[in-house]
Amino acid sequence: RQRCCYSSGHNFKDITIEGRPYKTDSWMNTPASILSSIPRRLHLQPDHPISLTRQLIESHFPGFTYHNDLFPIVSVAQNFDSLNFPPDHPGRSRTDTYYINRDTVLRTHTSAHQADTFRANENSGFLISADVYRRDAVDRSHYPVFHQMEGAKTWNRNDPTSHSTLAAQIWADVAALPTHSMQVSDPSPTIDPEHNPLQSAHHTAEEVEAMAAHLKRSLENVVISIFTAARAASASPSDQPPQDREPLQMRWVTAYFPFTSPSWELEVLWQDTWLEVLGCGIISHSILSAADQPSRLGWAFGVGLERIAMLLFSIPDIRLFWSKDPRFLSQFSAAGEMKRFVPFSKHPACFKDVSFWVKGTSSAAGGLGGSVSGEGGFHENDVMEIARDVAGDLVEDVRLVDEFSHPKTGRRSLCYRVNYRSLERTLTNVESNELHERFRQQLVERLGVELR
Ligand code: FA5
Ligand code: MG
Repeated sequence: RQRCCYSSGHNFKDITIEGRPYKTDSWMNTPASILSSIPRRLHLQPDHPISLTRQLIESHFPGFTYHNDLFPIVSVAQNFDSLNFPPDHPGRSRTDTYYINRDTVLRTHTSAHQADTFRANENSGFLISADVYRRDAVDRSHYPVFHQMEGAKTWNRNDPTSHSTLAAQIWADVAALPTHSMQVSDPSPTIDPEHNPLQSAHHTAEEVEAMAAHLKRSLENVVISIFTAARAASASPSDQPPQDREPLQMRWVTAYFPFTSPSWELEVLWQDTWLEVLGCGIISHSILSAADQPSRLGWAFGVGLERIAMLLFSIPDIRLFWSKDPRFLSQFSAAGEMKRFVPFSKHPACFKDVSFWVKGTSSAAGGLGGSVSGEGGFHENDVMEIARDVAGDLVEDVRLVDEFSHPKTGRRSLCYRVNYRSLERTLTNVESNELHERFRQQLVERLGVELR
Protein backbone atom coordinates (compact mmCIF):
# COMPACT_ATOMS: atom_id res chain seq x y z
CA ARG A 1 0.00 0.00 0.00
CA GLN A 2 2.59 2.56 1.07
CA ARG A 3 5.46 0.93 -0.72
CA CYS A 4 7.47 3.01 -3.07
CA CYS A 5 6.59 1.93 -6.54
CA TYR A 6 9.29 3.89 -8.31
CA SER A 7 12.51 2.18 -7.35
CA SER A 8 12.14 -1.08 -9.19
CA GLY A 9 11.86 -1.67 -12.90
CA HIS A 10 12.98 0.75 -15.55
CA ASN A 11 9.95 2.97 -16.02
CA PHE A 12 10.73 5.76 -13.65
CA LYS A 13 7.73 7.99 -13.25
CA ASP A 14 7.68 11.74 -13.23
CA ILE A 15 6.13 12.89 -10.00
CA THR A 16 4.71 16.18 -8.82
CA ILE A 17 5.25 17.34 -5.28
CA GLU A 18 3.24 20.39 -4.24
CA GLY A 19 3.03 21.48 -7.85
CA ARG A 20 6.70 20.96 -8.65
CA PRO A 21 7.64 18.30 -11.20
CA TYR A 22 10.48 15.86 -10.52
CA LYS A 23 12.00 13.09 -12.60
CA THR A 24 12.73 9.96 -10.62
CA ASP A 25 15.47 7.47 -11.38
CA SER A 26 17.03 4.39 -9.81
CA TRP A 27 18.02 6.49 -6.78
CA MET A 28 14.38 7.12 -5.81
CA ASN A 29 13.80 5.57 -2.38
CA THR A 30 11.22 7.91 -0.85
CA PRO A 31 8.01 6.12 0.14
CA ALA A 32 4.63 7.76 -0.36
CA SER A 33 4.15 7.80 3.42
CA ILE A 34 7.10 10.19 3.73
CA LEU A 35 6.01 12.40 0.82
CA SER A 36 2.58 12.71 2.39
CA SER A 37 4.03 14.37 5.47
CA ILE A 38 5.49 17.29 3.48
CA PRO A 39 2.28 19.37 3.62
CA ARG A 40 1.97 19.05 7.40
CA ARG A 41 4.53 21.80 8.22
CA LEU A 42 4.14 21.33 11.96
CA HIS A 43 6.55 24.21 12.65
CA LEU A 44 4.01 26.60 11.12
CA GLN A 45 0.77 25.18 12.59
CA PRO A 46 -0.63 27.70 15.05
CA ASP A 47 -0.64 26.30 18.61
CA HIS A 48 1.27 23.17 17.62
CA PRO A 49 4.01 22.43 20.22
CA ILE A 50 6.70 22.41 17.48
CA SER A 51 5.59 25.84 16.36
CA LEU A 52 5.42 27.15 19.95
CA THR A 53 8.93 25.83 20.56
CA ARG A 54 10.19 27.53 17.40
CA GLN A 55 8.75 30.86 18.53
CA LEU A 56 10.20 30.50 22.00
CA ILE A 57 13.70 29.90 20.61
CA GLU A 58 13.31 32.72 18.07
CA SER A 59 12.61 35.12 20.92
CA HIS A 60 16.17 34.51 22.18
CA PHE A 61 17.76 35.85 19.00
CA PRO A 62 16.60 39.43 18.57
CA GLY A 63 17.61 41.04 15.29
CA PHE A 64 17.99 37.75 13.46
CA THR A 65 16.19 37.17 10.15
CA TYR A 66 13.76 34.22 10.04
CA HIS A 67 13.22 31.79 7.17
CA ASN A 68 10.40 29.38 7.90
CA ASP A 69 9.06 28.26 4.54
CA LEU A 70 12.00 26.99 2.52
CA PHE A 71 10.99 24.03 0.33
CA PRO A 72 12.15 20.62 1.65
CA ILE A 73 13.39 19.17 -1.64
CA VAL A 74 16.92 20.35 -2.34
CA SER A 75 19.86 19.39 -4.51
CA VAL A 76 22.62 17.04 -3.43
CA ALA A 77 24.87 20.06 -3.96
CA GLN A 78 22.94 22.06 -1.35
CA ASN A 79 22.52 19.27 1.18
CA PHE A 80 26.04 17.80 0.96
CA ASP A 81 28.54 19.30 -1.53
CA SER A 82 28.20 22.90 -0.37
CA LEU A 83 28.93 21.71 3.18
CA ASN A 84 32.14 19.83 2.34
CA PHE A 85 30.70 16.34 2.84
CA PRO A 86 33.30 14.01 1.32
CA PRO A 87 32.04 11.86 -1.60
CA ASP A 88 32.06 8.70 0.54
CA HIS A 89 30.36 10.20 3.62
CA PRO A 90 27.79 7.69 4.97
CA GLY A 91 25.19 10.46 5.27
CA ARG A 92 24.98 10.52 1.47
CA SER A 93 24.01 6.87 1.16
CA ARG A 94 20.56 5.70 0.14
CA THR A 95 20.34 3.82 3.41
CA ASP A 96 20.43 7.11 5.33
CA THR A 97 18.90 9.69 2.98
CA TYR A 98 15.65 9.92 0.99
CA TYR A 99 16.42 10.52 -2.68
CA ILE A 100 14.03 11.63 -5.44
CA ASN A 101 16.72 11.13 -8.05
CA ARG A 102 20.52 11.04 -8.19
CA ASP A 103 20.81 14.83 -7.76
CA THR A 104 17.79 15.55 -5.58
CA VAL A 105 17.04 14.70 -1.95
CA LEU A 106 14.65 15.50 0.86
CA ARG A 107 16.87 17.75 2.97
CA THR A 108 18.44 15.83 5.85
CA HIS A 109 19.18 19.00 7.82
CA THR A 110 18.52 22.73 7.74
CA SER A 111 22.24 23.27 7.05
CA ALA A 112 21.28 22.58 3.41
CA HIS A 113 20.27 26.26 3.24
CA GLN A 114 23.37 27.73 4.90
CA ALA A 115 25.34 28.55 1.77
CA ASP A 116 22.40 30.22 -0.02
CA THR A 117 21.55 32.25 3.05
CA PHE A 118 25.13 33.38 3.59
CA ARG A 119 25.24 34.39 -0.07
CA ALA A 120 22.29 36.69 0.56
CA ASN A 121 24.60 38.42 3.05
CA GLU A 122 22.35 38.78 6.03
CA ASN A 123 24.40 40.95 8.27
CA SER A 124 23.58 40.07 11.81
CA GLY A 125 22.33 36.52 11.88
CA PHE A 126 19.59 34.21 10.64
CA LEU A 127 17.34 31.39 11.82
CA ILE A 128 15.92 28.72 9.48
CA SER A 129 13.20 26.40 10.78
CA ALA A 130 12.07 23.49 8.65
CA ASP A 131 11.01 19.89 8.34
CA VAL A 132 13.93 17.50 7.67
CA TYR A 133 13.94 13.85 6.61
CA ARG A 134 16.16 10.90 7.52
CA ARG A 135 16.06 7.15 7.35
CA ASP A 136 16.83 6.44 10.98
CA ALA A 137 16.12 4.28 14.02
CA VAL A 138 12.58 3.77 15.35
CA ASP A 139 12.19 4.72 18.98
CA ARG A 140 10.67 7.35 21.25
CA SER A 141 13.13 10.10 20.30
CA HIS A 142 13.66 9.31 16.59
CA TYR A 143 11.25 9.84 13.72
CA PRO A 144 11.94 9.85 9.95
CA VAL A 145 10.53 13.36 9.65
CA PHE A 146 11.47 15.91 12.25
CA HIS A 147 12.15 19.62 12.55
CA GLN A 148 15.33 21.56 12.96
CA MET A 149 16.21 25.17 13.49
CA GLU A 150 19.45 26.39 12.01
CA GLY A 151 21.02 29.47 13.49
CA ALA A 152 24.07 31.39 12.34
CA LYS A 153 25.77 34.59 13.36
CA THR A 154 28.74 36.17 11.65
CA TRP A 155 31.06 39.09 12.25
CA ASN A 156 32.77 41.09 9.51
CA ARG A 157 36.54 41.31 9.80
CA ASN A 158 36.47 44.54 7.79
CA ASP A 159 33.67 46.18 9.75
CA PRO A 160 34.33 49.86 9.01
CA THR A 161 32.55 51.06 12.16
CA SER A 162 34.75 49.04 14.50
CA HIS A 163 37.57 50.69 16.45
CA SER A 164 38.86 47.62 18.30
CA THR A 165 40.23 44.25 17.33
CA LEU A 166 37.68 41.75 16.14
CA ALA A 167 38.30 39.50 19.18
CA ALA A 168 37.60 42.45 21.50
CA GLN A 169 34.46 43.23 19.56
CA ILE A 170 33.20 39.63 19.89
CA TRP A 171 34.03 39.59 23.63
CA ALA A 172 31.99 42.77 23.98
CA ASP A 173 29.08 40.96 22.33
CA VAL A 174 29.55 38.06 24.76
CA ALA A 175 29.41 40.51 27.67
CA ALA A 176 26.13 41.88 26.34
CA LEU A 177 24.43 38.46 26.46
CA PRO A 178 22.26 37.57 29.45
CA THR A 179 24.18 35.62 32.10
CA HIS A 180 23.16 32.52 34.02
CA SER A 181 24.51 30.78 37.09
CA MET A 182 24.35 27.16 36.04
CA GLN A 183 27.40 24.91 36.01
CA VAL A 184 27.60 23.35 32.56
CA SER A 185 30.11 20.57 32.13
CA ASP A 186 32.52 21.42 29.29
CA PRO A 187 35.75 19.52 29.90
CA SER A 188 37.40 19.59 26.46
CA PRO A 189 39.71 22.39 25.34
CA THR A 190 38.14 24.62 22.67
CA ILE A 191 40.70 23.61 20.08
CA ASP A 192 41.85 20.04 19.58
CA PRO A 193 44.59 20.05 16.91
CA GLU A 194 43.72 16.55 15.77
CA HIS A 195 39.91 16.41 15.75
CA ASN A 196 38.79 20.00 16.00
CA PRO A 197 41.59 22.15 14.63
CA LEU A 198 41.78 25.91 14.58
CA GLN A 199 41.22 27.17 11.03
CA SER A 200 44.54 28.87 11.41
CA ALA A 201 44.66 30.46 7.96
CA HIS A 202 41.49 32.41 8.83
CA HIS A 203 41.03 32.69 12.61
CA THR A 204 43.14 33.47 15.65
CA ALA A 205 42.74 31.29 18.72
CA GLU A 206 41.39 34.29 20.63
CA GLU A 207 38.70 34.97 18.01
CA VAL A 208 37.62 31.34 18.22
CA GLU A 209 37.55 31.41 22.04
CA ALA A 210 35.34 34.49 21.87
CA MET A 211 32.99 33.05 19.23
CA ALA A 212 32.79 29.75 21.15
CA ALA A 213 31.85 31.62 24.32
CA HIS A 214 29.20 33.60 22.44
CA LEU A 215 27.78 30.47 20.84
CA LYS A 216 27.73 28.38 24.00
CA ARG A 217 26.26 31.09 26.22
CA SER A 218 23.54 31.85 23.65
CA LEU A 219 22.50 28.19 23.46
CA GLU A 220 22.75 27.54 27.20
CA ASN A 221 20.42 30.49 27.74
CA VAL A 222 17.87 28.94 25.37
CA VAL A 223 17.89 25.55 27.11
CA ILE A 224 17.83 27.04 30.60
CA SER A 225 14.90 29.31 29.81
CA ILE A 226 12.99 26.40 28.26
CA PHE A 227 13.65 24.22 31.25
CA THR A 228 12.65 27.01 33.64
CA ALA A 229 9.39 27.52 31.76
CA ALA A 230 8.74 23.78 31.87
CA ARG A 231 9.52 23.65 35.59
CA ALA A 232 7.18 26.54 36.35
CA ALA A 233 4.44 24.82 34.41
CA SER A 234 4.78 21.61 36.40
CA ALA A 235 5.31 23.24 39.80
CA SER A 236 1.88 22.81 41.31
CA PRO A 237 0.63 19.20 41.01
CA SER A 238 2.31 16.81 43.42
CA ASP A 239 2.09 13.70 41.29
CA GLN A 240 4.91 14.45 38.85
CA PRO A 241 7.12 11.59 37.72
CA PRO A 242 10.42 11.75 39.64
CA GLN A 243 12.57 12.65 36.60
CA ASP A 244 10.70 15.93 36.30
CA ARG A 245 11.93 16.98 39.71
CA GLU A 246 15.56 16.33 38.89
CA PRO A 247 17.60 19.48 38.39
CA LEU A 248 18.53 20.42 34.83
CA GLN A 249 21.84 18.89 33.81
CA MET A 250 23.55 19.62 30.54
CA ARG A 251 26.98 19.07 29.09
CA TRP A 252 29.05 20.01 26.04
CA VAL A 253 30.72 17.19 24.15
CA THR A 254 33.09 17.51 21.22
CA ALA A 255 31.60 16.62 17.86
CA TYR A 256 32.62 16.56 14.25
CA PHE A 257 30.86 18.13 11.27
CA PRO A 258 32.41 18.63 7.81
CA PHE A 259 31.25 22.26 7.82
CA THR A 260 32.43 23.53 11.23
CA SER A 261 35.65 23.42 13.24
CA PRO A 262 35.80 23.26 16.16
CA SER A 263 32.39 21.60 16.73
CA TRP A 264 30.27 20.58 19.72
CA GLU A 265 27.03 18.91 20.71
CA LEU A 266 24.90 19.90 23.68
CA GLU A 267 23.28 17.10 25.68
CA VAL A 268 20.59 17.28 28.35
CA LEU A 269 19.75 14.60 30.92
CA TRP A 270 16.29 13.27 30.00
CA GLN A 271 14.61 10.15 31.38
CA ASP A 272 17.96 9.02 32.85
CA THR A 273 19.91 9.22 29.59
CA TRP A 274 21.87 11.95 27.84
CA LEU A 275 19.72 13.33 25.03
CA GLU A 276 21.55 15.19 22.29
CA VAL A 277 19.64 18.37 21.51
CA LEU A 278 21.87 20.24 19.08
CA GLY A 279 25.09 20.33 17.08
CA CYS A 280 27.11 23.47 16.47
CA GLY A 281 30.50 24.96 15.72
CA ILE A 282 32.64 27.62 14.12
CA ILE A 283 31.68 27.92 10.43
CA SER A 284 34.25 26.54 7.99
CA HIS A 285 35.76 29.49 6.18
CA SER A 286 35.47 27.74 2.81
CA ILE A 287 31.67 27.92 3.10
CA LEU A 288 31.66 31.65 3.71
CA SER A 289 34.16 32.38 0.96
CA ALA A 290 32.27 30.17 -1.52
CA ALA A 291 29.21 32.30 -0.63
CA ASP A 292 31.13 35.52 -1.46
CA GLN A 293 31.62 36.41 2.22
CA PRO A 294 35.40 35.99 2.59
CA SER A 295 35.70 38.68 5.26
CA ARG A 296 33.15 37.05 7.58
CA LEU A 297 33.57 34.55 10.41
CA GLY A 298 31.08 33.16 12.88
CA TRP A 299 29.15 30.31 14.42
CA ALA A 300 26.29 28.06 13.37
CA PHE A 301 24.04 25.60 15.18
CA GLY A 302 21.31 23.08 14.31
CA VAL A 303 18.83 22.19 17.04
CA GLY A 304 16.22 19.42 16.98
CA LEU A 305 12.88 21.13 17.71
CA GLU A 306 11.18 17.87 18.77
CA ARG A 307 13.91 17.23 21.32
CA ILE A 308 13.44 20.70 22.84
CA ALA A 309 9.65 20.46 22.70
CA MET A 310 9.80 17.12 24.54
CA LEU A 311 11.69 18.83 27.37
CA LEU A 312 9.47 21.88 27.29
CA PHE A 313 6.11 20.12 27.45
CA SER A 314 7.19 16.76 28.94
CA ILE A 315 6.08 14.94 25.80
CA PRO A 316 7.14 11.31 26.23
CA ASP A 317 7.05 10.03 22.63
CA ILE A 318 8.06 11.78 19.39
CA ARG A 319 5.15 10.19 17.47
CA LEU A 320 2.73 12.37 19.43
CA PHE A 321 3.72 15.44 17.41
CA TRP A 322 2.04 13.87 14.37
CA SER A 323 -1.16 13.05 16.20
CA LYS A 324 -4.35 14.69 14.98
CA ASP A 325 -6.11 13.60 18.17
CA PRO A 326 -7.76 16.64 19.76
CA ARG A 327 -6.81 15.21 23.18
CA PHE A 328 -3.22 16.01 22.14
CA LEU A 329 -3.62 19.18 20.08
CA SER A 330 -6.04 20.95 22.42
CA GLN A 331 -3.45 20.96 25.22
CA PHE A 332 -1.26 23.61 23.57
CA SER A 333 -1.94 27.24 22.93
CA ALA A 334 0.16 30.30 22.20
CA ALA A 335 -2.34 32.48 24.05
CA GLY A 336 -2.66 30.38 27.19
CA GLU A 337 -0.02 29.80 29.84
CA MET A 338 2.68 27.16 29.36
CA LYS A 339 1.37 23.80 30.49
CA ARG A 340 3.01 20.46 30.65
CA PHE A 341 1.42 17.79 28.50
CA VAL A 342 -0.94 15.47 30.37
CA PRO A 343 -0.60 12.08 28.66
CA PHE A 344 -3.80 10.27 27.92
CA SER A 345 -3.82 6.90 29.59
CA LYS A 346 -0.94 4.73 28.47
CA HIS A 347 -2.05 1.79 26.39
CA PRO A 348 -0.38 -1.61 26.74
CA ALA A 349 2.82 -2.43 24.88
CA CYS A 350 2.92 -5.50 22.66
CA PHE A 351 6.40 -6.95 22.09
CA LYS A 352 7.04 -9.29 19.17
CA ASP A 353 10.34 -10.72 17.98
CA VAL A 354 11.45 -11.66 14.52
CA SER A 355 14.64 -13.64 13.79
CA PHE A 356 16.15 -14.09 10.36
CA TRP A 357 19.25 -15.00 8.43
CA VAL A 358 20.72 -12.12 6.50
CA LYS A 359 21.24 -12.82 2.82
CA GLY A 360 24.80 -13.80 1.93
CA THR A 361 27.64 -13.90 4.41
CA SER A 362 28.41 -10.40 5.53
CA SER A 363 30.78 -9.68 8.36
CA ALA A 364 29.16 -8.61 11.59
CA ALA A 365 29.67 -4.87 11.30
CA GLY A 366 28.03 -2.77 13.98
CA GLY A 367 26.38 -5.04 16.49
CA LEU A 368 24.29 -4.51 19.56
CA GLY A 369 24.28 -0.87 20.50
CA GLY A 370 25.85 0.07 17.18
CA SER A 371 24.41 0.32 13.73
CA VAL A 372 24.11 -2.91 11.89
CA SER A 373 25.29 -2.75 8.33
CA GLY A 374 27.09 -5.27 6.23
CA GLU A 375 28.73 -5.36 2.87
CA GLY A 376 26.05 -7.79 1.75
CA GLY A 377 23.75 -4.81 1.31
CA PHE A 378 21.77 -5.36 4.50
CA HIS A 379 21.18 -2.15 6.44
CA GLU A 380 19.28 -1.76 9.69
CA ASN A 381 17.50 1.37 8.42
CA ASP A 382 15.73 -0.83 5.86
CA VAL A 383 14.27 -2.87 8.72
CA MET A 384 13.19 0.38 10.40
CA GLU A 385 11.51 1.67 7.27
CA ILE A 386 9.62 -1.56 6.67
CA ALA A 387 8.34 -1.42 10.25
CA ARG A 388 7.12 2.14 9.69
CA ASP A 389 5.61 1.27 6.32
CA VAL A 390 3.69 -1.66 7.74
CA ALA A 391 2.65 -0.28 11.11
CA GLY A 392 2.94 3.51 10.75
CA ASP A 393 2.66 5.21 14.10
CA LEU A 394 1.54 1.95 15.73
CA VAL A 395 5.20 0.98 16.08
CA GLU A 396 6.88 2.53 19.11
CA ASP A 397 10.30 0.96 18.99
CA VAL A 398 12.39 -1.48 16.95
CA ARG A 399 15.50 -2.86 18.57
CA LEU A 400 18.20 -5.40 17.78
CA VAL A 401 18.18 -7.84 20.70
CA ASP A 402 20.36 -10.68 19.44
CA GLU A 403 22.94 -11.28 16.78
CA PHE A 404 25.26 -14.15 15.97
CA SER A 405 27.24 -15.68 13.14
CA HIS A 406 26.99 -19.38 12.45
CA PRO A 407 30.41 -20.86 13.28
CA LYS A 408 30.47 -23.14 10.21
CA THR A 409 28.57 -21.33 7.48
CA GLY A 410 29.45 -17.79 8.56
CA ARG A 411 25.82 -16.78 7.97
CA ARG A 412 24.59 -14.01 10.20
CA SER A 413 21.38 -14.18 12.20
CA LEU A 414 19.62 -11.16 13.72
CA CYS A 415 16.72 -10.87 16.08
CA TYR A 416 14.71 -7.64 16.29
CA ARG A 417 12.15 -6.87 18.95
CA VAL A 418 9.25 -4.68 17.86
CA ASN A 419 7.06 -2.85 20.31
CA TYR A 420 3.58 -2.26 18.86
CA ARG A 421 1.63 0.31 20.81
CA SER A 422 -0.90 2.92 19.86
CA LEU A 423 -0.77 6.28 21.57
CA GLU A 424 -4.51 6.60 21.24
CA ARG A 425 -6.11 3.24 21.96
CA THR A 426 -5.48 -0.39 22.93
CA LEU A 427 -4.45 -2.61 20.02
CA THR A 428 -6.24 -5.94 19.77
CA ASN A 429 -4.26 -9.18 19.58
CA VAL A 430 -5.60 -9.79 16.11
CA GLU A 431 -4.35 -6.38 14.99
CA SER A 432 -0.84 -6.72 16.38
CA ASN A 433 -0.52 -10.28 15.07
CA GLU A 434 -1.55 -9.09 11.63
CA LEU A 435 0.90 -6.20 11.70
CA HIS A 436 3.72 -8.47 12.75
CA GLU A 437 2.91 -11.08 10.14
CA ARG A 438 2.96 -8.40 7.43
CA PHE A 439 6.24 -7.07 8.82
CA ARG A 440 7.78 -10.57 8.57
CA GLN A 441 6.57 -11.04 5.02
CA GLN A 442 7.84 -7.66 3.92
CA LEU A 443 11.28 -8.41 5.39
CA VAL A 444 11.43 -11.47 3.17
CA GLU A 445 10.02 -9.75 0.09
CA ARG A 446 12.01 -6.57 0.24
CA LEU A 447 15.26 -7.60 1.91
CA GLY A 448 15.47 -11.23 0.84
CA VAL A 449 16.13 -12.43 4.40
CA GLU A 450 15.31 -15.97 5.50
CA LEU A 451 13.02 -16.17 8.54
CA ARG A 452 14.06 -18.54 11.28
C1 FA5 B 1 23.05 18.23 12.07
O1 FA5 B 1 22.02 17.96 11.46
C2 FA5 B 1 23.87 19.44 11.74
N1 FA5 B 1 23.36 20.02 10.51
C3 FA5 B 1 23.79 20.43 12.91
C4 FA5 B 1 24.74 21.58 12.77
C5 FA5 B 1 24.32 22.78 12.22
C6 FA5 B 1 26.06 21.45 13.19
C7 FA5 B 1 25.18 23.85 12.10
C8 FA5 B 1 26.95 22.50 13.06
C9 FA5 B 1 26.50 23.71 12.52
P1 FA5 B 1 22.77 16.24 13.75
O2 FA5 B 1 22.66 15.17 12.74
O3 FA5 B 1 23.50 15.92 14.99
O4 FA5 B 1 23.49 17.51 13.15
O5 FA5 B 1 21.30 16.71 14.11
C10 FA5 B 1 21.07 17.88 14.89
C11 FA5 B 1 19.95 17.64 15.89
O6 FA5 B 1 18.76 17.15 15.25
C12 FA5 B 1 20.28 16.56 16.91
O7 FA5 B 1 21.08 17.09 17.94
C13 FA5 B 1 18.89 16.17 17.39
O8 FA5 B 1 18.40 17.13 18.30
C14 FA5 B 1 18.06 16.28 16.14
N2 FA5 B 1 17.84 14.96 15.49
C15 FA5 B 1 18.73 14.25 14.75
N3 FA5 B 1 18.16 13.10 14.29
C16 FA5 B 1 16.86 13.10 14.74
C17 FA5 B 1 15.73 12.22 14.58
N4 FA5 B 1 15.78 11.11 13.84
N5 FA5 B 1 14.56 12.55 15.20
C18 FA5 B 1 14.47 13.68 15.92
N6 FA5 B 1 15.48 14.56 16.10
C19 FA5 B 1 16.66 14.29 15.51
MG1 MG C 1 24.35 14.65 16.16
